[in-house]
Amino acid sequence: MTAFARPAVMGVLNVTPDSFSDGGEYLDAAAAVAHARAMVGEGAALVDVGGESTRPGAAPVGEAEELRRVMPVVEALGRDGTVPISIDTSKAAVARAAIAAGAAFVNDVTALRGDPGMAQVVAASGAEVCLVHMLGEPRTMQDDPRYDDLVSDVKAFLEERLAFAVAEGIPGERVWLDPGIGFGKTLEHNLELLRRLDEIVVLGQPVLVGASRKRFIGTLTGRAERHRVAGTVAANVLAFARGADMFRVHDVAATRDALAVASATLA
Ligand code: HH2
Repeated sequence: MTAFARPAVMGVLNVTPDSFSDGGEYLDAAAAVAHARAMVGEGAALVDVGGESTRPGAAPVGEAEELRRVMPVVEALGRDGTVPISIDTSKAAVARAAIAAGAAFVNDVTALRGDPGMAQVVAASGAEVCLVHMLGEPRTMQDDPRYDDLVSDVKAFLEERLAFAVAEGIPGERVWLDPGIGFGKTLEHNLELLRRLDEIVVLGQPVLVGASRKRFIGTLTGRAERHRVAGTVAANVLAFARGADMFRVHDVAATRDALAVASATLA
């Protein structure tokens, strides 16, 4: 069983200069730690610390630079002990260092494909892991993404990655699946995945959704990143109704309130 009760909110903490929504805001470790504590105060079950933007078109970041960005924050949060830590990375060395400093969750948008050492790092720890569907890689993923059958393709990919994780020694109950909203998806793809999320949920694994402030919400509402809270809440409440368990968001308080009402109503 996962350590996180449904619905769980994962607060986003990007320690990057270029993330699409909060890039540059938390480069200073003290500001990052304060923001992590604030998100937990607002109801986040864990905070997802990331040092490499995966926004469409983002350039890859080297291991040393990624460690330099995230480790002061992860170490401070680990010492603090009040903020459950997720590390948003596809690099085994970054995951290993973050787990040693207290991270309990590895959020790998490459679903263990980015680094051949990643599965073993997770298997050797007690950490939970999230496997995300992505078509292609961030630099090119939004260049005309196409699927034979979107939901079957995403589902087959996640099933294959889950089998790989288990074969590598990661207990199945520690594996989360994520359809990868915005990772090689058009507006229609994102909407279809949210609409048919129950078809991913039936795989029986806990499901995480990351819709927060993403471009499809901007396209539908005409709003800039910071003004996409209502759209984000709507997407997450729908995802919850379709069976998702965890919601990765920048706006923790609004999402937590909406999910409290949705969960009490649907229970
Ligand atoms: N989306 C982003 C990053 N990590 N992890 C999971 N599991 N699911 C997601 O949908 C997801 C993710 C991209 O958003 P963000 O971190 O806000 O921006 P950036 O990649 O520019 O840092």
